[in-house]
Amino acid sequence: MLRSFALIGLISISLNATAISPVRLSGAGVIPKPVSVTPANGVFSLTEKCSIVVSGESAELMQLGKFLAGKLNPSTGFGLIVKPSDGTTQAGNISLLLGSVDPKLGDEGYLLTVKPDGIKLVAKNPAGLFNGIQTIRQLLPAKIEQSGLQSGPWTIPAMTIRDFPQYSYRGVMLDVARHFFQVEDVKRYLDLISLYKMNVMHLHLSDDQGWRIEIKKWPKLTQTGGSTQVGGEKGGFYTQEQYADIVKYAAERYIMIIPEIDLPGHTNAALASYPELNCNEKATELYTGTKVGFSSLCTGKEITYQFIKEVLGEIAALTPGPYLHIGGDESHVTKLEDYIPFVNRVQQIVNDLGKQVIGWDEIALSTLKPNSFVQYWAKADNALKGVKQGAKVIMSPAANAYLDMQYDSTTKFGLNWAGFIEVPKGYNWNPATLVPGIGKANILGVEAPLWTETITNMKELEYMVFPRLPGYAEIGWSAPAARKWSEYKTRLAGQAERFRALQIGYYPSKLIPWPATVPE
Ligand code: TNX
Repeated sequence: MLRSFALIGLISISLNATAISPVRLSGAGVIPKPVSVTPANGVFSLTEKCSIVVSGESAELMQLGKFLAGKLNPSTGFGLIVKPSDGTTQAGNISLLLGSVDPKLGDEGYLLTVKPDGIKLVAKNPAGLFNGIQTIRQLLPAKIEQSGLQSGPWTIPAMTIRDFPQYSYRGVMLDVARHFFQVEDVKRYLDLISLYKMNVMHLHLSDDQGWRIEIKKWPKLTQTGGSTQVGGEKGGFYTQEQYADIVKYAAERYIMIIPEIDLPGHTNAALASYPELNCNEKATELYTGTKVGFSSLCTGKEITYQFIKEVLGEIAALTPGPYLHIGGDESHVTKLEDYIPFVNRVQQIVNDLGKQVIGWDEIALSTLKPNSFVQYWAKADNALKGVKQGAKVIMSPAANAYLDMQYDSTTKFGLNWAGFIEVPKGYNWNPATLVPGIGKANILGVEAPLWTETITNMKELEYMVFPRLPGYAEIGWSAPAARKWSEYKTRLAGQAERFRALQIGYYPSKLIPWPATVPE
């Protein structure tokens, strides 16, 4: 008797399971890979009777619920509503709850329980709920991401997921200086990175070829310095309202914006806008080529520091996050004896504004403030100098993590000065062992930069970013012992349908076992 019951149970599980691909069935398709997935019996079906229920009436939780509803409603057509919990549990609902969970889950972790009669997501913080929501999205069929009505069924196999990240900083950088990207483009990029639980977008807002953020006290920076871009076409810039709008849009996705004003090199756009920033008092010509390392603010002039204080002051006031990025890279025409005191003084300016410095690895040549961070991109020696001074490092090794590096010699745009980065090379590295002397305790997190000398629009951006980006997200989130290319490539292949649904024009690398046909 007992045995036949068990048999019936088994049959019904496998019957339910036939409609669901094996990868989704095990919950193992999720990127970044969760800490633990424990399968259970049965399947949850999302129907029009489902509500999204949040604990308490907090506006933030209601907004999180609405974010999830906004992802589920267009494709299901269910018009799911969000409501505060009345304390009772109703079958079929998705509950988003703030509550005490295993402290190991930390600030961004979550516990997700999927049962046939409902989904429960619990986290200590809203950021954890947001991360769990991304997992729910990925557990549903990929067509959930379509913007138009689709037919179901909308099922998730029963399981429990416990999950939390390795690093608190998981990000991308976008160079909007070499080529300008509109607010709508930046928002789309924010949407795409949030699906993979990334929580930082660093915006490279100024360079030789363009100044991209309005500064009220120095209006010519954008009027003149923002007027062009690489190739000589019209440039562009964000007004302060637009920048604030980006910051808000990012914050709604638990993403921090880190603004960068690159100093003292990479400043030709500023030097062309204001003659007084030049040692010879003469404005330079606007520059639309792609050379680096030829410009420098005049480090010996007081006006330079007034300029920096006012520029960074206006940006700091618009930026809720704790960091201002001061660049500091490739200042080849600034003498080292000028560069060091310059960086020291700028760190003080940033601290006086109540912010902390991030700079490219060269800033470790100066005397770092105890709360400054070094972003490793090229020289391990520099990064090690930072670590010796007690600074934490953001890992952006060009040879592994630069999204502007070509996949191979046939890639139509991008650069290759740091080598080609096929998808496995982008994935197969461990931030905590890459540079001897820099271990996990020295690392704040991982960032994948996209420089845009050769990237002119979203189509090109997406081709360079995908399918490498989910790998960087996983490097930042999942433990090294849980990461294997041989297994990851199957999960990545499983994302193809999602990329299609989101209309991401990805590079179809031959090294990934893409499904033979990806449903439209
Ligand atoms: C080096 S990475 C640069 C950028 C270029 C990039 C191109 C860094 C801190 N500086 O100015 O755009 O290479 O890959």
